[in-house]
Formats: sequence, structure tokens, C-alpha cells
Amino acid sequence: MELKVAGMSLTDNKLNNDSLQAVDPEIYSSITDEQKRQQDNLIMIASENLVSKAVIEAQGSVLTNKYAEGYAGARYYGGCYFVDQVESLACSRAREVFMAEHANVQPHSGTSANMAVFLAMLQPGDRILGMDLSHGGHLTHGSKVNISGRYYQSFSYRVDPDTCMLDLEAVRHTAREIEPKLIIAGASSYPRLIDFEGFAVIAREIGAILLVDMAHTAGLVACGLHPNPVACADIVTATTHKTFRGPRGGMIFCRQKHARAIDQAVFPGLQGGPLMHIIAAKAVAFKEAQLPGYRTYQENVLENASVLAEALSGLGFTLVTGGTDTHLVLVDLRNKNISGMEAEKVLEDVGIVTNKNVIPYDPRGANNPSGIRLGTPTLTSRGMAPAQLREIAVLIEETITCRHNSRHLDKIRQRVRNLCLHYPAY
Ligand code: DSN
Repeated sequence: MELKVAGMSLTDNKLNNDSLQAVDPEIYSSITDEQKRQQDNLIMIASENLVSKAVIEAQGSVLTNKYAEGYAGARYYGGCYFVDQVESLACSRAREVFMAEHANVQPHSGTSANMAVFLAMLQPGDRILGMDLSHGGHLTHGSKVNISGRYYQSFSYRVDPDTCMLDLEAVRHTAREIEPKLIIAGASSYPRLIDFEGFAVIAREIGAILLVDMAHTAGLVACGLHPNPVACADIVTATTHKTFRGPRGGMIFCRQKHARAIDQAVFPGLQGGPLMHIIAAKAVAFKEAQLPGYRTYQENVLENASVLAEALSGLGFTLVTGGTDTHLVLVDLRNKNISGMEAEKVLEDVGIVTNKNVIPYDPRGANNPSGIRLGTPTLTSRGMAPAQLREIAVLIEETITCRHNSRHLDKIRQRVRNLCLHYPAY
């Protein structure tokens, strides 16, 4: 007798090939709602982006079925012929895009990529020096609540108190004092170009290893719009899903002399089976990064960020460092008498999605900081241009100024909705 439970046939062991909607209406509905949220809102989270349908197709493919521990040509499982092709292509494209001697595309995330570098290059208790989290760094750069600050002796450098810019002389001073084994350059809420070559000189002076985490700027680096750290750093990590516009994941680049140590740290040191469907999607993104329109896209991301910064400044907002050279803008809200948390919430209420963010030397705590971080990758992927970014700056200003006027907020919500309708996400 055939027994049906939630669309699933229990008479045999064959897969149920009904649609997701039929098999699991709850998950289907959450995905549909999320798709609508992405369409109906102005997503300004600097670390997010929209991927192409080709990337989504590769990510949603049968490659998810395959175990492939090891590396192309040296796996611990049979049947790896086709996934070997996929990973080899991903690695060779990654090397070409970033002009690297060696690429590892298996890290599941930027955090995993950084952990693999630590595992490869450090012993527990070694000293590391990274940018202070509250000054724009990242949890994995030595924060005390992260493994990087618990298994290693972590120290941090800060930005200049007046300009909020990185001051390489101050970094040099701290590096000489601390004598870390590894220095980390790279940030998640620093809106300016980072002089990776300057960091490399400091690292060489004290005999430290230089790790550059270019997670935020990888897309800009890929087409020469931000200095490429691959030539001057010992090791470079990144995510594939921020400005780079690929699937969610991580990657590592290094010189050939570190290749074996890095590969062994990723597998078997830290991870098991690679996510071959994600690696296929990364390969697609590397191919897309070599297409002619990609550089134009990244130029537009930068132009949109610069226009947004200028427009916000003109509306009386204080910008950390006074502006931006990248895809992100960090707004200090103290003169607007609103916290980052309240701003994030009221903006989301009208359909503008941002994230609260600490600003350097923030007098408030990390849970309710003084700033918000804005980014342009997603809006640019929808085709928005400077005129729309100027309009959005006005919408942000009006939302914050008129936050207690619900009729005005309704009107803003409608203007946000109209913009979203004109620039479909997909
Ligand atoms: N949390 C990411 C970001 O938003 O910058 C970095 O991991």
C-alpha cells in the first residue's frame, strides 16, 4: 500500500522529484518571501550583492551530491573526474583574475580562509597584529571573542584619531614594539584604499608574514580599481560574495612556496569535503569577472559610492574619513541625534536596508553604536546610477529627520517602492 506523507511517497526508496513548493511549502514560502524582500527593498549592506542566474544555477546543481576530499587529481573518493574539471577550472581562472601563483578555492567562507592561514603559518600563542575590530577590522583579525584572539596573542592597530585614516607610521611603530609573527591588513568597514605595499614593507622590516584579507574589495582588485595585494603579500584571503559578486564562500592566494602548507591547512587541517557546487559557482563568477562588462560594473559601484558620499555630506551627514575611495560609506550619526541601531531600524521600516556599525573611537558600545555602514554593490547590480544614489541620499536624510512623522514615512516608503520597481533585482 502506498503511504503519502507531505507529498512524499514511502512505497519505494526513489527520490521524490516533486517541486520544492510541493515537497516543503514552508521553506518554499520563506525563499519566495526573501526573493520579494530583495526586490522590494534598497539593499545597502556593503558586504552583500546579487549573483547572476548562472551562478545560482551552478550552486543549485547536482554537484552537491559529490564527495571530493582532497584536490583535483588526488582525491580520497572515486568518481571525481568531472568535479576535478570544475575545481581545476576554478583555480586556473582565479589565478588569472588575481594574477596569483597559487589559488585554493575550497574555503567555505572568509573566516575559514583566515583560519586556514593561521593554521598553516602559526603555532598557538604566536603573536598576530591586525586592525582593531572597532576601527574597521574583522572578528577574525584577532578579536578576543574569536578563535584568532583566543588561540593566538593578538594585538591591534588603530586609525588616526583626527582623520580616522590608517597611519602606516603608527602601524610600523606598533609592529616594531609587538614583533608579531603575522600582520593582517584588510578591513570590513574602512572606506579608503589600503596601501598593501606599505604594509608589506613593514612586515619585511620586522620579518613578519603579511596576510591581506581583501574580502570587501576583491571585486575592485579583480579589475585594477584597488591595489592588488597578491604580488606584495605572502598570503591573500577573500570572500567571493561581496564586491566580487560570486557565491557565498572564501578563497586563498599565495606564492608557490606556501602552496602546500595552505592546501594542507584547508584540507585535511580544517575542512572535510569541499562544496563542489559552490566551487562550480565560484568558477562561473571568475569567468564573469573576465568579461568586458565587469570592469564597468565595478567602476559604477565606485562612482555610485562616491556620489552617495557627496550627497550625504551635502545633507549634513558626517562621514568617517570624510568620504570614500571604495564601495562603502561609513556614516557617523552623532550630529543627527540618532544611534546606529535606531537608524538601521527606521530605515528598514521604509525599505532601506543598512547595518548599524561602530565608528572609530565610538563612545557607544558595539550593540548600539554611533554609525551605519552603507554600500553600493547591490544597487549597482540592479542598474542604479548616480541620479538614483542622490535620490536615495535624500530619502535617508528625510527618513532620519522625519522619523516621528508616520505620514511622511509612508510617502518615503512609496518612493522607495517606486525605485525598486524601476530597477528589478532579477
Ligand atoms: N560580516 C561581514 C561584513 O559585513 O563585512 C564580514 O564578515
